[in-house]
Amino acid sequence: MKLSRRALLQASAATATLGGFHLGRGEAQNAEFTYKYAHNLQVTHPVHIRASEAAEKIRQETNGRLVIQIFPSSQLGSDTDMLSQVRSGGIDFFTLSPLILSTLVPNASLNGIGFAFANYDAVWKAMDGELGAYVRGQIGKANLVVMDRIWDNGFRQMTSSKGPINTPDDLKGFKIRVPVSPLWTSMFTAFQSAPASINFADVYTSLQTKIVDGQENPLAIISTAKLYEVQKYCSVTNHMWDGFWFLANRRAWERLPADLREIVAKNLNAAAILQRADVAQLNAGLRADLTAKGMIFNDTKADPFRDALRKAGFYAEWKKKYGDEAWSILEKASGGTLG
Ligand code: X2X
Repeated sequence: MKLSRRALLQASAATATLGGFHLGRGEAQNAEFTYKYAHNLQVTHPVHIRASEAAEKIRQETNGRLVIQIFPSSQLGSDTDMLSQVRSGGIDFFTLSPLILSTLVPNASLNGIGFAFANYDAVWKAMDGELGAYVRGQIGKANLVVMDRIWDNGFRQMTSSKGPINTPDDLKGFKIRVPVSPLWTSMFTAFQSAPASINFADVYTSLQTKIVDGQENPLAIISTAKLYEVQKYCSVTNHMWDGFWFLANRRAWERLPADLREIVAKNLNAAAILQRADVAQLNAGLRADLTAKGMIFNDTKADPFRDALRKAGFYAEWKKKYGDEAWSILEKASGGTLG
């Protein structure tokens, strides 16, 4: 008894330091459930900020029965590592891009098909509607629990240390970092780039040491992860929309009594809506902000990029992989024929 108490104290002290999560020792110690939530983003990113607020509300509304400790910035490992930990129960909650999740749930990556969504209205209609419901069903079959509301990562833009990307020709031979996901590799192979699969934890360093010349991410990440320090050009391509599913280990989830589960789901889903608004607000000012920090922006037209993907057989290939049912849900959400 004494030993395990001390172990618990040590563990909670260690995690409080690691996670930058300032819990009184007593809080984690007295909680009936102490759960770990890990993610790959900086503490300045809206995902971390809104999840931290939600964790505090959950602690209060459960009268301290459930404490969620947060481990940001890939402290517990890369996305690939964290995905296996949330499956095994090493971590209890995890936010992950649907495209990376597709290494486990193949059809989860549907939303990442190039130029599927014209704007955010179309994104939220799809992800809060039929497309999101379909994907959550697939995730459930893989024995993970997923919250209803997806969080926003954003429309992705391409950055480079070499020069602006104006047309698909500029992507030929381009050494670009992509997250670990077959869809990303396939897309940049279709552009005849040289994509390298690298977890986000290593992106800054790989750009700094010129292992790759570019990467692609939404402005909120280019800003919060300080990628502007190691990238000069930002080309506004909006080539795909990406989000974060809030995942839970099934056994950990089912250990929680129903009333606690309800409090968790309610607060996380509400936080997702607030987080989406945060990203929208950031988007409005970030181009000017990043320009002031020295980045050079250029706008691009979607059509030549979409045409390049079509000519390379990208859409036909993925239609076949996903199957007709999933593809038609995506096309409906996209508002027409894709590819
Ligand atoms: O790894 C990335 O680029 C990031 C942070 O956008 C994702 O989590 C997909």
